[in-house]
Amino acid sequence: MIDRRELLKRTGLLALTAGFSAPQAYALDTVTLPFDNGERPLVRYPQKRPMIGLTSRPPQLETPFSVFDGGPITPNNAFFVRYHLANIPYNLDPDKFTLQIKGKVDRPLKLSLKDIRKMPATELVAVAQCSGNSRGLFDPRVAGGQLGNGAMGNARWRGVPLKSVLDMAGVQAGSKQVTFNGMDGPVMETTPDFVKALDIDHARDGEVMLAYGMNGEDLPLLNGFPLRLVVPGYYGTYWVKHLNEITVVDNVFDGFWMKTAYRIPDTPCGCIEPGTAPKATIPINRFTVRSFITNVANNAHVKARSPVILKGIAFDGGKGIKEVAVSTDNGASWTPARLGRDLGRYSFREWKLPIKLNPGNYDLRVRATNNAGDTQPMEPRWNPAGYLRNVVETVRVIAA
Ligand SMILES: Nc1nc2c(c(=O)[nH]1)N[C@H]1C(S)=C(S)[C@@H](COP(=O)(O)O)O[C@H]1N2
Ligand SMILES: [Mo]
Repeated sequence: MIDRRELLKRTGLLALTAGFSAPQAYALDTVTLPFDNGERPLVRYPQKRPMIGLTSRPPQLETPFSVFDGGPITPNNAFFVRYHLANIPYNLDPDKFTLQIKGKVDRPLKLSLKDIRKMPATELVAVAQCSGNSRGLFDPRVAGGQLGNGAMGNARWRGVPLKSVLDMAGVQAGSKQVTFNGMDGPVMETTPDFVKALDIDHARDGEVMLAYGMNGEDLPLLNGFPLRLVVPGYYGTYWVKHLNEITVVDNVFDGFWMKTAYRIPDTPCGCIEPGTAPKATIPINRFTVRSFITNVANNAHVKARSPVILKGIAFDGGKGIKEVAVSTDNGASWTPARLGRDLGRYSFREWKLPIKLNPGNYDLRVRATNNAGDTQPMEPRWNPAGYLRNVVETVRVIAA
């Protein structure tokens, strides 16, 4: 084995880790996600440990699932990366960075990073999850990034409430939405810029945050340095990175990424009959309830007739996890697990349960319920964009 420094030198990555001069990565190995065409390179990017590479221009990196067994907080260097547009601000100068607040406000603002860091800060632990997390597992398959379960992560975000800067600017009467634009852009002029919108009341709820800190450090560049939007409980699409332009508008914003993309069927489950088209759609919004076993991999061998401690995580769109239960008999009976420390209703919640198995093959299932009584279906639901997946997860084990 050559050491890390030598490897970096040979691949030219040593220079790269100092600045961020070129968006290059190198492949280390491959992994196979559990669906057809699931072979992926493990790639290395600055500030990241080896990650599952989905695309390189722009970089889209999935977190290796074993990371989620390491604790409820996802380390910055293992946090997934999702971009739509390849023109990423690799060389941005944080000293020159400004955030503009404009549109239907009394006092348009231009804030430096220093200005923002001087304001009273708040912290919140919250999961970011891509709408298309687990899309590769859809059946029938759907178009889009073929992701396993690693397009999610949980971090302690630090920043200022969006409400504070909106109040400073003075939102005018009759305002309906706030739009968010980041410094990345399309390579071709015909590609629509990535701009997202939230309703004005949501934007002013005091929880939506302009975050500059992540787990006690600056945001990694690929996770939105120097400033990103954090929209607790909402899918990652709203968590605009490299955020430098906030506009208050008096209409419902109709840009491509709101009006056409990131929409779900307007049905109670956000699902429709597989293979059909929805009659009406709405913008995707809060997470569905999910839970995972993290310490036992599919097809693992476990010791029969002695306690095996199952462990995992659960989360939802912000009601908070009430119960996590495990079934070893195909859903006939469920045993509640013990929940771990409560880091807040937007965080991963750890759970643990000792089980004992007689020799044989088992499908271990885990199911979470939130404080509103929402839970996970035994059969997967379907929508054409591959969003909202939250079927009860199954891990097959062999006890001997
Ligand atoms: N500027 C910008 N922000 C963005 C995006 C983007 O393409 N550009 N993608 C969004 C989507 S769809 C997701 S899932 C999250 C991913 O955040 P992460 O890359 O920090 O994990 O960023 C969101 N914010
Ligand atoms: Mo996403």
